Amino acid sequence: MSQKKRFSKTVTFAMLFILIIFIMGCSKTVDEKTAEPDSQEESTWTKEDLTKLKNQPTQEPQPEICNNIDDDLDEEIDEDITQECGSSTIGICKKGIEYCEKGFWSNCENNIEPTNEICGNNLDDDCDGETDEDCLCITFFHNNYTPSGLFEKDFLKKLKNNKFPNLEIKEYIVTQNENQDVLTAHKQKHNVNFELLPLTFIGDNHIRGYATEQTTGKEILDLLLACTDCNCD
Ligand SMILES: [Ca+2]
Ligand SMILES: [Ca+2]
Ligand SMILES: [Ca+2]
Ligand SMILES: [Ca+2]
Repeated sequence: MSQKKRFSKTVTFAMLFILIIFIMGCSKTVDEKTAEPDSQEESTWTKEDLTKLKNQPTQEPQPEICNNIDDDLDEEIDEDITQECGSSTIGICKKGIEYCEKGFWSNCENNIEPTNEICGNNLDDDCDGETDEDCLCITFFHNNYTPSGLFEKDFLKKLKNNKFPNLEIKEYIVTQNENQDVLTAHKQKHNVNFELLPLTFIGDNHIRGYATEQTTGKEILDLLLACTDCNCD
């Protein structure tokens, strides 16, 4: 083999060697770039870590709202968040306040909710804008010792408890020194001349004395059932 040919062969081998080294280098770079993350490393992420990561704010501070997240980025969650609660501000009703606790609202506090209308207390208990509405009123004078007056007192109580929860009984015990003026005013207003007690006023009507549930009692019951305007004035 001539010296020229031997030189040419050596150069060819050298070039091939460089080419192989180059290809191997490229291959290694590609492998490194596309390599999957080490599976052992990935397994160190817990579910809790991922949740924290997910909940981490990725934006500017926002107004704090009740969501169990630190929206305004002051490192406190749901701090100082309250809201008004309750159904009404009419009559006795009052709004209350509830507090945010880790994304949940507390019970409403200090609110007053509607109840059944209580007659004669001069309050709008059911918060419908009317005071003591749909109430029935009986004005009842007796001396607190005559049996007929005491029987009537028991009967009126029964009526209120069993049939007319909206009945207001204005009871006046009349003695020589007490409630004479109220009795006199009622008698004058209703044009009544009757000196004995009990004496009962229902709307524009009045009932003298009291006998039994079946007689006077029935009379009182019928008057109450027929009453259209029997509020206490
Ligand atoms: Ca906060
Ligand atoms: Ca929040
Ligand atoms: Ca009312
Ligand atoms: Ca009332």
